[in-house]
Order: sequence, then structure tokens, then C-alpha cells
Amino acid sequence: MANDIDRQRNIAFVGPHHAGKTTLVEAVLAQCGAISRRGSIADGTTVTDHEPEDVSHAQSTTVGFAHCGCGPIDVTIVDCPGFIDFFEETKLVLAGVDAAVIVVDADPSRASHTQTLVDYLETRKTPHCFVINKMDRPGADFEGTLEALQALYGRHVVAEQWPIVDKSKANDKSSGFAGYVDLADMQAHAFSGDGETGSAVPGEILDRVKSAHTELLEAMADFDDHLMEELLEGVEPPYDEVARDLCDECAHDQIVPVLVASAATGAGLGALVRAMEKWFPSPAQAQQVDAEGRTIPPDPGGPVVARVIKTMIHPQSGKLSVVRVLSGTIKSDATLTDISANDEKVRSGGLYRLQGKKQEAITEAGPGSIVAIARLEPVKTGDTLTSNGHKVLLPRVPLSEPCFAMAIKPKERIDEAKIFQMLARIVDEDPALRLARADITNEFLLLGSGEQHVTIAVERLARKYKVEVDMAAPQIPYQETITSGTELHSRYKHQTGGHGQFGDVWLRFEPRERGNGVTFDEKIVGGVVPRQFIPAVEKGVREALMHGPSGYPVTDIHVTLYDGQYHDVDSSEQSFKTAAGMGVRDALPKCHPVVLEPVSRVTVTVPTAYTSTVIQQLTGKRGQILGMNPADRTGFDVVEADVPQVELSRYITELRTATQGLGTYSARHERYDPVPGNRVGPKAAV
Ligand SMILES: Nc1nc2c(ncn2[C@@H]2O[C@H](COP(=O)(O)OP(=O)(O)OP(=O)(O)O)[C@@H](O)[C@H]2O)c(=O)[nH]1
Ligand SMILES: [Mg+2]
Repeated sequence: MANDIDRQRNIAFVGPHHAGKTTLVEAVLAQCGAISRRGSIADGTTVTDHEPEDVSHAQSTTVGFAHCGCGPIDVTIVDCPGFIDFFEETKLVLAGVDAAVIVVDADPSRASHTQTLVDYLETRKTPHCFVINKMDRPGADFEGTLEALQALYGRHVVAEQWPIVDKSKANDKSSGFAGYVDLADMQAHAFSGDGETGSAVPGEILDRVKSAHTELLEAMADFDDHLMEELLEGVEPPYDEVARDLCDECAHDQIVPVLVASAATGAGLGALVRAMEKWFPSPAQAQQVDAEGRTIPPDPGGPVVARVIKTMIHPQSGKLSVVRVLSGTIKSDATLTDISANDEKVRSGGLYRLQGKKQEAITEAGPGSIVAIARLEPVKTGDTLTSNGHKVLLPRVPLSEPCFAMAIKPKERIDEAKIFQMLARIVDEDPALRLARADITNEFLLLGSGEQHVTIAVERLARKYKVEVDMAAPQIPYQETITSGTELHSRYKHQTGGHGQFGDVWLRFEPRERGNGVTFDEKIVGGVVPRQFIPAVEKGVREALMHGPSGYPVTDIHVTLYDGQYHDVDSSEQSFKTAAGMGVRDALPKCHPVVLEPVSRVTVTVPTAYTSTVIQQLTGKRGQILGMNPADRTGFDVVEADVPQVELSRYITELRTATQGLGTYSARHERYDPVPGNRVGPKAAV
């Protein structure tokens, strides 16, 4: 009899936005009896879309966990959000599963939306299959979608099922999806009620199904010499051999079978559940390695090695860290070592299995389990936990740099430290978010993978911690400089009964090379400005330079104090500082000031088909194209350009719209350039 670990499967449901992952997970849970009634996206009642933000947006906004016993196997399912903004979180949980089901629409035009994901799975060698979903929809195009996937990924992506469509039952609400042919054993199955019955392969698809059967065998034969020999000799391989090869080749990420389903009607679920059992590896078969490439055997009696794949924080009940146990057995109330945090000792609270928002208490979790542990306060997503100080570090999942930022400000006066603390908890739950303080403008920034990512984080902040914030596009840190020099005399003289005030300075203003900032110098001879007042002159100059004629800080300027006068009684630091400030304010308008804007060096990675679109888009943003080269990733180009920062505030959204979500970019500050025609309004008063 199989032991526990052999019965386990850890599977992520992934795929493009709205392809039907959450609906399919719900259908699988119902099919396997884990829930008595299927919830729906429309009613906001599914198990895995349980966060209020999932419900209000009618989409997954974070990963959801569920589990069910499916016949002989016990499956933990991770339902991943499809919207591209949440891909970083998907990457973190993919490090904790052994296989992935990629759900796609039965629509060839959407096949390319899987590219980033498939590249990622293939790099990690994660076994996966495709499920072409929404087969019930009128116009569902199985064959077109299959061809589009094969065009993108090759012939190892191969149909294992062929849909049977009963055209007499097709209408404006249904495609007439009536069953499927299993291309491994060539048996036809008709959907009936909640199940399936055996049927004959309809005559009109018989030829196509036969050739699809051959294509499946040929794809498998590429990885199996014996099967190849049989095909070359014209021998039909026995079904047992085909089934065995299919399991083996899928589990090793050689073959990627394609299945059909309708999550909405439940059609095709039985076959999907059987596929998860047969084709996907158990945790015992899926090899796990540490950061140095050493294998970690799944030994229930060995030291604990676990990876934190998700952090959840409930304002009332506290923190839950979802971990994938690789080895050893975790018990509740045990001491663990956080190897990623300088071997800090942490005491675990209760252990739970998650069924959506429900937490089911358990006493221990062995290798292969995905479980939530309460109250591991200092522990972060991605960390490695071990027992007894066992020194093993798991490889980190590299996250992409955030490419979208919003400036945030509390709506009501609230202690800044407090809001920072609460935002830090939101970031703890989602490490793809980042908090920062902007240079120059000093604004508080929340950065993420896109507009929706940041907006939803702010909604969560309001719901969980009752902190409402205003969001705005970050201010552009414009600066000013001068393009010609001048010399100027400034005197501050004030008589108010007793002590007067007297400061008198001659200042010279000269432009400096770009990027050299503000410098101050003095050439006073004969003590015409006494030594003790010179620092006050510099202070007055520097303070006045904080606000140029257009209100922005002035840079790349050299100011020299070269003459002046003083009064024995009335001169003071303050009077010299005031005289200097007045001098700066009078001089700058005479020096042909210009506003400078920050320019970013942008690196865009994009499928070759979109390269010219991207170049056009960047040029339209006043971008200066620096070069275009093939990327390391096959079929992609890298375009480099210098683009004014003001043009980039929503660039990630525009880039994704123009490239079917496939374009990515990074940007770093490069330099300041004069704004053409000085076309920037004066800085708004703050
Ligand atoms: N007709 C039909 N509609 C479906 C099917 N599966 C899902 N839908 C609908 O498609 C929409 C999106 O479904 P979801 O299950 O939320 O899709 P998802 O892939 O989880 O979406 P994200 O998590 O936001 O990426 C919902 O309105 C579902 O009711 C299907 O098989 N047939
Ligand atoms: Mg979903």
C-alpha cells in the first residue's frame, strides 16, 4: 500500500487572466467531494477567491490554497491569480509545488498570454499540462488554440484529448461540447450528468482523431527509443506502454499534454483529476535541491527543511506563514530556525491546512505537505526554516524590480510611523510591493508590478487597518539651472529703533557642468566680510537655491562671494544670510534659467513581433533610442532608450497593452536634461 507521500500532489493552477482557474479549482473541489456546493465568481462564493478584494474585483488578487482527496490522491491546490501584476507572487508559490495546470481559454488569440509563465515553468522544469477551458462557449476553438500553443512552444505540447462537439446541440449559449476522445487509448467518453459514459468516436472526426493519436505517439517517441522503433516498424504500441510513457514524460517535463474542459459545466473534470494523479509527480518523485544544488531527500524522520511560500496577516488573528515542507516533520509549538534571517530561532504556533479562508488544525506535517504555521513573527516569504539549527539554505526566487509607483498620503492626519508600520505588513504579505521615500520630492512611494497591484494593496490597507490614503502619480523631481552667469550686489539694511541689521554682499553666479550640483566659494580679501559671517552667506545662498524662479531646486551652479561690507554694530549672521538670499533671488532670473527634467535609461524586453511598436511608442514619449539587440530569451528583443521620467508614469500599462502583456521593462535614473521649450509649469505651492 502506498504511503502518505506517494499519495500527495501539490499543484498550482496558473494561466492567463480570467481563463477560468478559480472556477476550475472550485469544480475540482466539488467533484472530489471537498465542498458540497460549488460557489461562483459572480456571487463571490468560491473557496479560493475569498479575499474581499477578490470578490469586489471578480478576479483573484492573491494566491488561494485548497485541498481535496481525489480518489487515491490527496491534492493541495494553489489557485494563482492570472493578472500579470500578480505574477511575482505566483513565482513565489511555484517554488512550493511539484506541477502546474495551465488553464487557457479556447481562443487562439489568447494563447500568447501564457508565454511568460511557460518560459518560467520550463526554466524550472516544472511538469505541466494545458487545459483548454470554456469549451462550452459558442465559438470555442480547440484546434486553433492547440495550434497556437504548438506554434509557440513546439510539438512536445500535444493533444491527449480531442473534443467531441455535438453540433445539433449547439446554440447561441453553447458550443455543444459533448465529450472527448482519449488519444492514448482512443476511447471516446460522452458527458452525462455529473459523469461520463463510454461512447463511439463520431465518424466525422475519426480521421482527425487518428492523426492526433499518431501525433501524440510521435511526440512521446522523441523521448523514448523503444516507442520510436515500434512506430518506425508500424507496430501499434500496447496501451500500457503508452500510458506508462505518458506518466514518465509528463513527470519529467518532456511532454506537455493538452486536455479539454468546461469549468462552468464540470465537463472534463474526471479526466483532469485522473491526469493529476497519473502524470504529475508526488513530492517523493519531485527532486528538491538546496541553494548549492544538493538533493534534499524527503525524509519524514530527518531534520526539518521548509520553504515559506506565502505570508498572510489577519489584523485580529495574526500572521500565518504557508510553508512547503521538503524534509522532516513539523509539529505545532516547535522551535524552528530561520536560516535566511541569521539563524534566528522562532517558535511556531498552531499548524493548519487551508481550505480557502478556513483553517483546519492539524498536529504535524511531513515532507511534501503545504501547511500554514501561525505566529512565526519575524519570518518572511522565501525564507528557509529548519529544525535544530540544521544548516540548509534553499535557493531564493528572484523577483523582478517594481515598475510602477504611486505617491501615497494618509487622508487624515496620522502618525507617519504608524502608517509605515501598517504598509510594512502589507508588504510582508506581498514581497513584490516596496515602500520608498523619493529623493528630492520626499514623497512616500508604494511601488509594485503595475497599477492594479498598487491600487489593490491600498484597498487592502484600508480594509485591514482602517487607514485611508490618497494616491497620486509621483511628482517629477524637476530641478532648475542657469545657462549664463552674472554678478550682483545685494544689501540688506534695516533700522528698527535699537539694533539695526546690515549685510552687504557681492555674489558671482556661474553655470556648472550638468550633474555637478551646487558649489560655493569665497574670495574675500581684507576682511570686508568678516570670517564669522561667511558661513551665514553660504547658508543664505543654499537655502535660496532650494527654490528657483519656477519653484524647483537649483543645481549645477557655482556661487562666489567676492566682496561686501559690514557694520560694526548692526551686522549679524542673520543679516548676511538675508542679504545672500535676496541676492540669489534677484540674480537667477538674469541668468537665463532653465527647468531640468530627469531622464531614465529604459531597457525594454519584448517579443520581436512587437519591437517596432515599442520603438514607436518610446519615440512618441520623446525617447532617444540607443539600440536594439536580440535578448537572451529566444524570440525577444531588448530595446534601450533614454526617456524623460514624466513620460513613464503609466508606461508599464501602455507597454503591456501594446504587447499582449508580454513586454517588460526596467528603468534607472540616467541624467537631467533641459525641458524642451522650458515647458513645465511652475511648481504648485505646497
Ligand atoms: N462559459 C464559461 N465560462 C467560464 C468557464 N470557466 C470560467 N468561466 C467564467 O470566466 C470568468 C473568469 O473565471 P475565473 O474562474 O475567475 O478565472 P480565473 O482564471 O480564476 O481569473 P483570474 O484569477 O482573475 O486570472 C468568470 O466569469 C467565470 O464564470 C467555462 O468553462 N465556461
Ligand atoms: Mg482566479
